[in-house]
Amino acid sequence: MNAMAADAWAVLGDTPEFDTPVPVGQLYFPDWARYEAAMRGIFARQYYTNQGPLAQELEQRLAGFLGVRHVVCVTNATIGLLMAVKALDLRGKVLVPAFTFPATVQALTWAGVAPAFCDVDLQTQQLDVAAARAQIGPDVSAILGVNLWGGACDIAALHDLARENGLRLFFDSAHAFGCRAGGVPIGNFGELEVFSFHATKILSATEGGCICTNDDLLAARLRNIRSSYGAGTPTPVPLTSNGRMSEAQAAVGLMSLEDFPRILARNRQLHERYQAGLAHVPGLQLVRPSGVDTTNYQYLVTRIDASRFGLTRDQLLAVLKAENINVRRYFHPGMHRALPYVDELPWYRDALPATDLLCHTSLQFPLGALVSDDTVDRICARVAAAHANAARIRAALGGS
Ligand code: T4K
Repeated sequence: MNAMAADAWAVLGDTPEFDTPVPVGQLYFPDWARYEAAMRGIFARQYYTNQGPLAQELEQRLAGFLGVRHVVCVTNATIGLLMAVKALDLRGKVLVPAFTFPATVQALTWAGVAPAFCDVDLQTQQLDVAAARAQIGPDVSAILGVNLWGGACDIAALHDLARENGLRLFFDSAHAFGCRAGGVPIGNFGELEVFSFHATKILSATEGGCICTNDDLLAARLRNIRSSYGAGTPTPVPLTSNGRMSEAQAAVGLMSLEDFPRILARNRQLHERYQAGLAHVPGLQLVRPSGVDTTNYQYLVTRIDASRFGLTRDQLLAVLKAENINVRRYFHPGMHRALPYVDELPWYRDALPATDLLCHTSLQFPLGALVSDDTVDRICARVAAAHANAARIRAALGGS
């Protein structure tokens, strides 16, 4: 315990609140004995990868958990998105929000289609359906919705938009494993959905991900793309790849899935603790996941109103990072302002006002297995103290 005096600030030269950085992601680590037993099994079978027994078991268990016909496990969600574009055989442009992680958009580019950037709704932070509608043109072939922050897009409206305009629809659901919309598990919408099982996600395979679909042909295409025709019913595909999930990844994925109810319950507790600790801080708003009836509480997202809080988002970020609190400004910059798109698609630069505002005001706080109640209390206390001491901090940082 290192709780600092309320007016001592590491950014101004005092000792940081935490001795080591408090990480921002979920970071599930299974019990060592379970992990060791799983690795011993892999060694006994002498089988590392290429649709081994653990990868197959994980696919079956995930399909049961999500109530979806096919689960295709992959090495990470980025490669999963890329494979999805090839399996859908997309051409031309794909409607996609610019307020997302680079992988969502860059997978499109790697797969040979162009992004058509759409703004998001300022309140929900999800893809703005009216903005997507306005971008539809003859060269648009699909919509890639992103289900952000343990929430979801307006899925029904996107289904309608896609059907009315003959567009394909698929989802980047990297943030939404275990969520439900209208009682239906995320993973069952559009033609397919892609989840990430990166270490920072609620379901971890250390690295990993999966593609879910209820379409038999699409599943066969995905399996052939994933493993150079190495698995599944042989089906012609435009290109193949290597998206295989290793047995070591699948082993952690299986343990994480088994522990999922406990991880979810803990995330919820942490959310409630932050909510109680930050509710009274002026100018700091906790963003509630929208578009779902069950969330996974995977991220703790806030928005900072500098005029009321007293510091800008970036000033608060600098203050908290100095205290070893690893807050993150997901996503910054918006993809329309990031290379290569800022050069190649310059007309989007000033066309997405809600995205720009969110990129400058959003801040994500530490959550997950490595974060204790005491850590949350100390983080909340530091945030409240930063508000109370904003004038002094601003002056010392060189602001007005
Ligand atoms: N679509 C969306 C909407 C996404 O958000 C993402 C990924 C993807 C697609 C692509 O999914 P994958 O291809 O990754 O499966 C992190 C994650 O790397 C990334 O998976 C995630 N989204 C993104 C939002 O966040 P970084 O660059 O912030 O990660 P990094 O390495 O800085 O780690 C975060 C924190 O966790 C740091 O405090 C360090 C700590 N950490 C991390 C790892 C991996 C640890 O303490 N131990 C660890 O093992 O991107």
